[in-house]
Amino acid sequence: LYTYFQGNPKWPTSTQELKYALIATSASTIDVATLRDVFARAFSRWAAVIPMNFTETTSTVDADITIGFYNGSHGDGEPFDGPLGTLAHAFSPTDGRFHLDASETWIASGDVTKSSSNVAVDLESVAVHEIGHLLGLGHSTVEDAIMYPTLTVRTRKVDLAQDDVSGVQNLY
Ligand code: TQI
Ligand code: CA
Ligand code: ZN
Ligand code: ZN
Repeated sequence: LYTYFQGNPKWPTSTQELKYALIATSASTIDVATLRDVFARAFSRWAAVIPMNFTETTSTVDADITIGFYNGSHGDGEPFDGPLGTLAHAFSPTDGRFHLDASETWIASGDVTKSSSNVAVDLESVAVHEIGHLLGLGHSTVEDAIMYPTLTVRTRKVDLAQDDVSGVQNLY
């Protein structure tokens, strides 16, 4: 079963559009056009099931959600730890910060299961999970769910399970 954060924080139901901005991508080995594409696809999986649209903005001040790649300590008291371990983290509504560990071997296109690197992590899979957190979902006990708290390296898991859909639809 799905869970929410303490106090069930969520974006106001009056919000029909959330704007996101890629604010720190220079630490990423993936080009910005590809990043844009991956995040747009990840957001669209959630937008398909709730009355909320996600649009990219290049203006940091307009953005509800900010996405950035960082190495080690990056100012929020939750330092990244180098390859593997913590891959990314996102804060609960309505904080909107979504940080990715720049030291991971991110795979943004192609088939992560065929990667020659045995530490490759599928960016879209992690993005779909972290967007769940940004929307207010905690972890699920259902193994197939995007919000299940385990992701094996070199796997791709991007399709919402019924449990994820029910969780987010009961919130929005
Ligand atoms: N990052 C953890 C996660 O996103 C950070 C975290 C732990 C967290 N507890 C939390 C974030 C509670 C919000 C609320 O779960 S991670 C997975 C998964 C991570 C883990 O790097 O360990 C995915 C990132 F689910 F597979 F374990 C992405 Cl998909
Ligand atoms: Ca890490
Ligand atoms: Zn952070
Ligand atoms: Zn999580």
